[in-house]
Amino acid sequence: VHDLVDYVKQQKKKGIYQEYEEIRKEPPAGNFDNSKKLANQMKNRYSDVLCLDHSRVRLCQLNYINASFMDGYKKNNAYIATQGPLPKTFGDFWRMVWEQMVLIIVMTTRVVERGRVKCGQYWPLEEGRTEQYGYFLVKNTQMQLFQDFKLSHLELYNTQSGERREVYHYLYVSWPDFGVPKSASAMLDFRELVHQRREAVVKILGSSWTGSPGGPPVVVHCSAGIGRTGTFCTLDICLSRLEDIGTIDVRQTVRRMRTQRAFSIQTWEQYYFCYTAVIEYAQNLFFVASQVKNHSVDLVLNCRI
Ligand code: PTR
Ligand code: PTR
Repeated sequence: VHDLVDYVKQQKKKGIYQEYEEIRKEPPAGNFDNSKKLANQMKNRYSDVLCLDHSRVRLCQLNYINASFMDGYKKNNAYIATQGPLPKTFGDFWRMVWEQMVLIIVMTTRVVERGRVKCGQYWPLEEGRTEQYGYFLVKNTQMQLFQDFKLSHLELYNTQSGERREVYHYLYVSWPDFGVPKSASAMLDFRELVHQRREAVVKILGSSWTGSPGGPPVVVHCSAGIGRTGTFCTLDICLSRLEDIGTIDVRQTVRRMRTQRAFSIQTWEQYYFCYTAVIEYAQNLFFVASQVKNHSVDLVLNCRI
């Protein structure tokens, strides 16, 4: 029986592998002309990770930043996917946060991994510290440490207008340098907290928010802004849909995401992780339900796996 179970698992894995390979072969959905401009090249962390013109985030002045709007589940522009800021783009990054009314930042890389710099130190690391980036003063007013992540409460002060805002900075520290988290549960808990914070923000803003339903975009970044960022957003979208209508579609979610942030999800392990994490979540979510109503679990697992 165990051999059979392993065999079935293997077959499913193969199918998911092929599915990902097909997605990877699809050509990018547009041009990268702005990213390629001479004056902008130094603003890209990686010369081979550029952003599509049609979905890029425009800054009000000197308008280029390597960042892309991405839709979420029933929410346009739910995320801004971006690279880990470079020292010369720290000011641009905070300008984007300000202009787009971003109140939540999700970071899924560490600043240095295996001795290589993956992202600049664009926010004050210690509690009580203030740093200046361009015309913004950013103060770390409070930091909370959890097992797999750190939450910093940042106060953003716009020295030009004299206004202040509070921004939540979620730093996930346990994503291994290569590959994917071993168990999905820590990542699922992390996602849940971000998700709840987003809902709280929408409530607080109330009718003062006139943009897309679902509130201001959440900034999500890693080093290049495609691998781990794409994985986090895919999970977030799939889980929101699962909670809403009880089904998932990883393939379409990733295909659609790639039309807005090219090359999202970098490895097939990350793609596979989306499936296993969603299933782990579904099992928890429907544990109680399955005692009462047996078919809930079938409904959820009736996806491509
Ligand atoms: N081609 C890249 C490489 O040099 O290995 C792909 C890659 C790069 C994959 C970095 C993973 C990487 O690590 P991380 O996701 O931790 O930035
Ligand atoms: N040129 C880089 C490389 O291949 O190493 C681009 C790259 C770096 C791509 C990191 C993906 C990376 O991972 P992530 O998007 O998760 O930071």
